[in-house]
This record gives sequence, C-alpha cells and structure tokens, in this order.
Amino acid sequence: LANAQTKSLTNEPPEKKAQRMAWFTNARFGMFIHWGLYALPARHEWIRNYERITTEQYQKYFDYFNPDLYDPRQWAKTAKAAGMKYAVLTAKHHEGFCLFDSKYTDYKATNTAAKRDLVKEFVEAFRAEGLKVGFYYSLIDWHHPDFTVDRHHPLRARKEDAANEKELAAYYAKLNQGKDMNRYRAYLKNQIVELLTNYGKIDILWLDFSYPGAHGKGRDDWGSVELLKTIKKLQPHIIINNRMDLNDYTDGFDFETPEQVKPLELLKYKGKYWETCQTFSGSWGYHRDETTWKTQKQLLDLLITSVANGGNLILNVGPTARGEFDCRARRALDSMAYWMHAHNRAIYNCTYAPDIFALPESMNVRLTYNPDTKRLYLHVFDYPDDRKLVLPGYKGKIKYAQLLNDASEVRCTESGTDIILNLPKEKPPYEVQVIELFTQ
Ligand code: FUL
Repeated sequence: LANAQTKSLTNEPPEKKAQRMAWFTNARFGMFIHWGLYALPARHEWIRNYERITTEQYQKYFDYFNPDLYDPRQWAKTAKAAGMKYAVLTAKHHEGFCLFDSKYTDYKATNTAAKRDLVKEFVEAFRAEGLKVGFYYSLIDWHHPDFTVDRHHPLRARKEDAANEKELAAYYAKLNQGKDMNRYRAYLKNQIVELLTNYGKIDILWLDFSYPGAHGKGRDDWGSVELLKTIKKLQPHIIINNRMDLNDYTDGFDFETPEQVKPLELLKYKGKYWETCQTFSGSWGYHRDETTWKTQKQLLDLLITSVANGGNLILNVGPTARGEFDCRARRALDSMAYWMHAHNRAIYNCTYAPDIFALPESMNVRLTYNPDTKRLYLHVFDYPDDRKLVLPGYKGKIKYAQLLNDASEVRCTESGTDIILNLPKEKPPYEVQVIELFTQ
C-alpha cells in the first residue's frame, strides 16, 4: 500500500494541531444524529440501496416528509444532559436529501412540508446549550444525476442484466452515458462551501466515505486535496475526519473513525487522535423494528473504554420522521445522563493512565486518568462479592481513594506490595462504579 504518510498539505506543527484538537480530546463524548428521508421507511438509512429503490419510488418519502415535532432545542437539552459536548448532524446522507437550504439542489428540506432550513435550527439550538457543532456530509450521493452508477449504487445491475464482466461493463457504460463526475465534484464542493459559510463557526466536518477508484479517477474521486484547502480556508479551526481519502498525507485528516467496533478493538488506536462512532442498535437512521438495542452497560463500556484508550465516543441517535428521539433512544440517553452526572469527572479531560498503573486484564476494570489533576479513575465493571478489590503492586502509588459518585472515602489497606480497596457494603446504584484515586 502506498501509504507512506510523508507529504504534508498544511505544514501544521504537531503542537498547533494539539491545540486545535484540545476541545475535542477533552470533550470525549458527542452525539451523532442521522436524520433524513430514510426515517420514513424506518428500516435503515441504506434502505434505498439495500432494496434497490428507484428515484421515482423513493420520491414518496420526500412528498410525505413532515417533521412536525422537530425541536432541536429538545435534542440539544437531551444531549447536554447525557454529558455530550458536541453533536454532528447529517446535513446530507448517501440518499442525497439535504436538510439545509442549498442553492444547488431542489432536493432539500425547504421544499418539503418542513418548509425550513433544519440545519440552521440545529446549529442555533446546540450552540445555545454550549455544545460544539459539526456536519456530516456524504460524499456519496444516490440522488445526484451525475453520480456514477456502479456496483455500490441502488441502481446497480442485477444478475439478469449481464452474463459476464464484459456485458456488465457495457451495462454500466450505457447507464452512465452523459453523467459527469466533474459536475458532481463541483456540486459537492459548492455544498460544503455553503455549509461552511452560511452557519457560522463549524467545529467538525465529518465526510463519508471513500471507496477508491470506484468513480474512475483513482484515489482522488472527490477532488480532496483542493477540497481540504477550501475547507481550511473557510474554517481554519475545523476538525476533519479521515474519510475523504487523503490517507497518503501526514495531515490529510485530524482523527480516525473506527465504526461499530467492539470495545476491545479500541486498544489499537491508543496514541492517535480518534473517535469511535456507534449506534444504539444496528442502524444509524431511525429503525422502527430493530430489537438489538445495546444495554446500558454496553454503552458505558464503549464510552469508558474509549477514554481509557485516549479516544472519543460519538453515540448516534436516529430521530423519527416526526423529528423526535423515540422513547428507546431517550431512555438510553437518560441512563447515560444518570451515570454521567455522577461520573463525568472520570471522562472529561481524561485519557489512558500511565503504564505504572496497569492492572491485570482479568480484573475487568478500566482506568482513565486526568493528566492535569493526576487523578486516576478505576471503573469497576464487576462488583466483587467480598467487596474487596486488590490492586497489585499499588503500594506507595495512591494517597487517597474515594467513590466518585458521593466522595465517600474508600478505605485502603496494604498487603505486601498490594493495596486493597474496601468497597461499600451496598453496591452503589450504577452499572459501573468509579473510584477516584489521588496519586499525589
Ligand atoms: C457509514 C455510512 O455508510 C453509514 O450509513 C453511517 O453514516 C456511518 C457513520 O458511516 O460509512
């Protein structure tokens, strides 16, 4: 793989980048919002692709889109209460529908019963709650007439359309006649310019996603080098994810985006800038019939394990077609609010702990650490029956210990070089308990 990462696009020194990234790495927890016409079929945001729905067939979702309960101030309050410090909204997803008022298309919220710029209200509402705001923008577009139809597209060939590779190539050549990806590239650039010009200071740009070579231009399908320059010019402080295919450059992106990975896999991102994106269940868009909702403990595991490996969690909500978070999402967010209220000190401004504090895997604990206060946070996933937690080799490393939720002392006893934490008789009413350890 030609992925040498030697060429720089911006010549930004690492200290400067660290400064630019500081709010993001301190925030640790954000909200992803996937909202679009796919909320109406309510069977996954990829539905147009999965079910090979034509533009004409998909039109009914545009015609019936009427988010009468949309009140982003409620969303913002919910996000803030859950302890989230930023939010990223899908200004446009792969289906091509724009939640914002773009000059370059009619396929937008202002032309639906909503009759207004939904992005504008989102930005205002979240800012008013003191949250940072970001835009997800899909590089892929299944609606745009110039976007190449290939095997990744909803209108892709069926088995009966071509008997062999040659016929398949001819099939696509015919379908794509008159289409011009240069026009599409101009469209996407124009829209990104709109998004970064018309809504004030934008904190994150989340572009999605590249499958190199699919559109006949090799590794620069989106005109990404130019695009990045434009973005940085408009919003010099913006933080950009890694999906616009600039992986060959040292500074072609700001953070990595492990998607839907298990907590254990997050270890390998330690030392980089990253944010894992995760759903409550399988789908990003509102999915009515999904039954695989993560438990509160699984959600906490994702958040805590992210911080314990020096990264962020962006947790997704798929609002309904009426514009609300459905009750399952609200319940999950409420449970995060309950935990975060008592424990956010173990999350914000925290990262992985120095190696001298490493504990055996068998303990099923996670460690987070605040480098400014030098406090160490021990997240207990299995509350011990005998209420004793042995920290091997910890003698001399800890000055004081307290439960984080109520600042009640956790008495420490020594045994050889170990420290034994004497936990409360009654297990505190949280899925994960946190003990704050003062190391100085
Ligand atoms: C993926 C997309 O295809 C999904 O629909 C979702 O937006 C996720 C965050 O990124 O690549």
